[in-house]
Amino acid sequence: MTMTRILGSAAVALTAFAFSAKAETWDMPTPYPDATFHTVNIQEFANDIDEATGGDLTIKVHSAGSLFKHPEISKAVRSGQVPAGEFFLSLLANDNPVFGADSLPFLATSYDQARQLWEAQNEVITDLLDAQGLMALYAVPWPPQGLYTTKEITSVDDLAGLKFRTYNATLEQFANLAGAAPTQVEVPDIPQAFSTGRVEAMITSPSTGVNSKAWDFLSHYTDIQAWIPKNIVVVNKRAFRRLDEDTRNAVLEAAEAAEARGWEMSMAESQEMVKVLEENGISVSQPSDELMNGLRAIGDQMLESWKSDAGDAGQQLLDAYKG
Ligand code: PCA
Repeated sequence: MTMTRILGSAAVALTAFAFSAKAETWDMPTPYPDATFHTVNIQEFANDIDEATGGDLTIKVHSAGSLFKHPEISKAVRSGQVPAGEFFLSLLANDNPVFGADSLPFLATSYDQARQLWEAQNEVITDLLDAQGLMALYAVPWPPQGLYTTKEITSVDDLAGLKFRTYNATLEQFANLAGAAPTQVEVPDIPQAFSTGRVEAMITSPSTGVNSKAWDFLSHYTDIQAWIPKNIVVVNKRAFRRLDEDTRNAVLEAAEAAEARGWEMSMAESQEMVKVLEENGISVSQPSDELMNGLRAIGDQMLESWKSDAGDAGQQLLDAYKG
């Protein structure tokens, strides 16, 4: 290589460096696979930020627990290992029961109720996350949770002894009270957990059922619409403060748009994905009164124990929700 060519390529490299000096890339771990509507929504959120900042802030989404396993994501953002992340909000119920309110059976089962519950939760959750060094950007609900099994279920007794896939402590408690045998399994591992016989029943959304191809290993879906849990997207406060003002505003605007879009996507999926289950051979049915009465009784018991754990903050949340 001649000297001029070496100098020439150095100059090109320097220009490229100068051009991108301000540009930043944020790694963002998320727990669910790419086809999940939450992940699709996050990708759009990232695209919006990229566009609004002219490439100054690029968010690289690491889906399906590929960068951090789901239970590690909130800690990774808290400690600043990554600047942003998504997780299932009620996973933080161990830190404070208020985080788990959206996973209580039959407390909020329609989207209107879910919205009211989120309004009642929002401020206290924002404060609790703030105290952990996190800033809440937006939350989006899953469609109402339904029951997947390999046989018809007409009463709680039919659940006795079933190896039951769960995703948080609240669902584990629910499964135990129903006499089932709970096992925690993350979404990307669902197909394998069923095909190897580790589990044989689950409660989750029609979205997750479709994304996991539930028809490969399950035959019945009972539309119990038991609760509407949410995912939350957070950023590390220090990482956010380091951004310039325009970029911060771009993030906040994209977050607001993502929250509105995510709720719409969720509502659309709550109908559409039940149809996809049916088209693929799953038998979809409405729950019997006997089943619902039994499940509601378990829900009442869980609400009482949640209230005693959650204390005044829990009571205030319930008052705000019901008021
Ligand atoms: N899907 C996620 C959380 C709730 C849902 O609908 C899961 O099954 O883990």
